Amino acid sequence: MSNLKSILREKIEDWRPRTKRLLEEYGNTVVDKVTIGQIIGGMRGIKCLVTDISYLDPNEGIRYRGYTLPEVFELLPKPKNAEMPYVEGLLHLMLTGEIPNASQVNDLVDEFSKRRILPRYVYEVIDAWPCCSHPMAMFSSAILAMARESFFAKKYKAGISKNEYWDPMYEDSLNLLAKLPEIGSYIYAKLYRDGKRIVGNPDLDFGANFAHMMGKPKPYDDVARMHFIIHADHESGNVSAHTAHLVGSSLSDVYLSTSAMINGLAGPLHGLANQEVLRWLQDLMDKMGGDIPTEDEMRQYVWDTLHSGQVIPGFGHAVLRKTDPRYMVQREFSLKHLTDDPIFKYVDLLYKVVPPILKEQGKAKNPWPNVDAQSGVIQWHYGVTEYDFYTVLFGIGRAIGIVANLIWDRALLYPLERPKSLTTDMLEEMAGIRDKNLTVDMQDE
Ligand code: HAX
Repeated sequence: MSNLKSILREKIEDWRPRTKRLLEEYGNTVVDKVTIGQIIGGMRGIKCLVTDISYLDPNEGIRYRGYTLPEVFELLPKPKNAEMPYVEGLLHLMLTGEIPNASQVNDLVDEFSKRRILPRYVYEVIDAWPCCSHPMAMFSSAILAMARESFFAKKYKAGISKNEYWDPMYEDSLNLLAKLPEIGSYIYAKLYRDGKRIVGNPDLDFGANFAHMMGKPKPYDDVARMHFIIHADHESGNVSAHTAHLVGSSLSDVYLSTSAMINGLAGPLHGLANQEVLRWLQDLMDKMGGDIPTEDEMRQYVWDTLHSGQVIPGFGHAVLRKTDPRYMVQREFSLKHLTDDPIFKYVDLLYKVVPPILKEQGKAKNPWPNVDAQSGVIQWHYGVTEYDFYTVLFGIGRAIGIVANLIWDRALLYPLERPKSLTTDMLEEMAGIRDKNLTVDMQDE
């Protein structure tokens, strides 16, 4: 049994009594009162999910297993001569809560290398998509097609003890994660390089092999590692993570759950915002004829967007109330490597002008930039200019947190998710604006 898996088995055995005790002895403890605003308004702030993989503090940002992003980047082992850590090390941290040593990371790099080869039909599924399809739809379908490989589904059919559910989920998770760079880079080749696929190199780590298959020279390996690490998890309530958890709660396997999360990530209010930022900036660049706008011109463009009823992509957040630390990691990287890039100059200008405008407009609860405001610009700088593809990159990273959560969901036997819905009549009765017996709107009387 691999080192990671045996550590994980011990952790699961230690953790299970905690979850059981909370349920059995404290199941009736009231944690929070839910308001009608929360019920109708997308369940904002309702504490009804549990995960130990990451936690999002509104004023501090994300921590993975208690570590801030700067700590994660500092502590995880790095490949020789690399600026960014191994992605494989992050999986170890997310699964066990422990920073892996170099030998544990090397074991995982080997594991991924053995599991990375794609079945031929996955290429055929991608090839079968009609032209002008969005890469996220192709990505989701390629993952979905591999559900036939699921160990969990086979074991479940054959009859497996509940306590062992997590084990085949672990196997499926590693198999799927190892293949995602191959799938992503093949979609890129298919759409933007006349289908000319670059064969993977089994001697490279996750980030470096992805860069190699994308045909991008150094430092794109570091860009890929940074991108995958910062996008890996954002606690469990965001659309992609929650979708995976919800679908997985019916004991759907890792492939079905991850394909579903990709579909949620593909929405413009979530992961697609990174391509929207570039599309929006490109419009302005066209208007400017390539010149850098003045602060006043940029302010005008932002107000014009707001007045036309659109949101400013890359700004705001449902939970965060300060600048996203994932934005800051990328900003620091950009200040080091991209200072002369014209699009970075645009993004830098947005960083100055958008928050005061959103504050003045007074609608957005968080006027600060989120992760998506910066990520596309870095991709563009290193030659990935096809911005429809950006959310696929987000999806590869997000899958790391998704599978860590799915494995622990099964380990702790979290049940089928099934919240309760009410009718509008019932809410009006609770609000005291409808008489239950008369069923007449009291405000109309
Ligand atoms: N530009 C303009 N208006 C904005 C805004 C923005 N960037 N962010 C929020 N608002 C508006 C909302 O549309 C809402 O308006 P209405 O009352 O007219 O509906 C109002 O401010 C209150 O919204 P909120 O409570 O602050 O924010 P929500 O929790 O409802 O939504 C969103 C959070 C991220 C969806 C929102 O900030 C937004 O649309 N941002 C732009 C898109 C974006 O960058 N999405 C990526 C977010 C990060 C992420 O998930 N990445 O994957």
